[in-house]
Amino acid sequence: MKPLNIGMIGYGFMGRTHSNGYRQANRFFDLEYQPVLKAVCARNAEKAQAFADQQGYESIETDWRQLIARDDIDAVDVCTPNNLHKEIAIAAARAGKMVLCEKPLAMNVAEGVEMCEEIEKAGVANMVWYNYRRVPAVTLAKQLIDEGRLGKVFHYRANFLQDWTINADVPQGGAATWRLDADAAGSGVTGDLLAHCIDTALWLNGGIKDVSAMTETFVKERVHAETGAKQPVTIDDACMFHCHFDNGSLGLFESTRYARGHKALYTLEVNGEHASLRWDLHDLHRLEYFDHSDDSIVRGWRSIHVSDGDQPYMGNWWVPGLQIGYEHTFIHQVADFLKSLETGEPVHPNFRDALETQKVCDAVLASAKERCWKDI
Ligand code: SOE
Repeated sequence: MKPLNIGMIGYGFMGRTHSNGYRQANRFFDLEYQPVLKAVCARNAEKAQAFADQQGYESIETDWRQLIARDDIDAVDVCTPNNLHKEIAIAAARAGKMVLCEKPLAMNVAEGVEMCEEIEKAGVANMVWYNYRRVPAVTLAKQLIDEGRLGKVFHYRANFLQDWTINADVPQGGAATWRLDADAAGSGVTGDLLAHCIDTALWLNGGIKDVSAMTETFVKERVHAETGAKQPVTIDDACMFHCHFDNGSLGLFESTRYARGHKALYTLEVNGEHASLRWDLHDLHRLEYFDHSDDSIVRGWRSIHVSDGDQPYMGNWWVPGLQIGYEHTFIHQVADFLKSLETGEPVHPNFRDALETQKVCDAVLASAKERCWKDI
């Protein structure tokens, strides 16, 4: 077993999901490399230590530059708010470390381009945590599309709906609510939620040619968690866009944090000439599939419970029929990353792939602002 020493920077919920992935991957997948939780970095030493104790990290740092400078770190996991991704990822790459970066890749395309150039110049392994590609049912959707079972695709539809910011008393900024602060997040639902939908769409259905979007900010002012001052809200609370894909299909996307009752409802549907499929994060094991070539008397939507050994990833979660969950997407992503180190094949989505998503996000925001179509 070859050790792969992980240094994690940031320690929120994503830090926990990644850490769990590092701990579990080798317990279920046969891999040459084994992650070692070497160090976690956060500005507050007490909180970093509590995280290290809970997750099993050997040591802590309070300055990310110190963590990157350490000889015993092979891979840096960037789990900070988005405004720090660029500086940390570039510094890590220049130090010869592999870089695993939380989504979205960057605050905007300009940053993303710089990150790609630096990471490619350094020639280090890299990956971005768009985890939903690795829900077995979503990976199966990719397989069915690539096998040509849908035929020509006409429509791609995706939603990501939440409701946690409806209350105007939710502050912006600070450790828990930085996603509402444009200075830390870059954008609102577009970078946080639609970016997931866009990553999956580009993977399943190919490139996007142009977009037309609208955004809304429903609560115009919020108190800043750190300064206590009331400030204008400049993120998008909701965003909808439609688009043309390179393959001629039409896309329709919606995301909001104001859909009362929906906590994290990511759904997607693809309609092709011969077949359609749809998936829902709240029932993440099921892939709904309609095949027009079925005998007409039994033709209809079938609900595939993706948990059999010959379905994606599931051979590693024996017994067939036992379902796994959200946290397993990160275990799969770690396993695929470790496998890529063995084979030398790049893992996806890497920085370059995530830049394509960033381009769509930026075009969506520009389209909404300027009230016009934008080419990608
Ligand atoms: C919060 O909106 C959040 O945790 C996102 O940041 C994640 O990327 C998404 O998967 C779930 O919701």
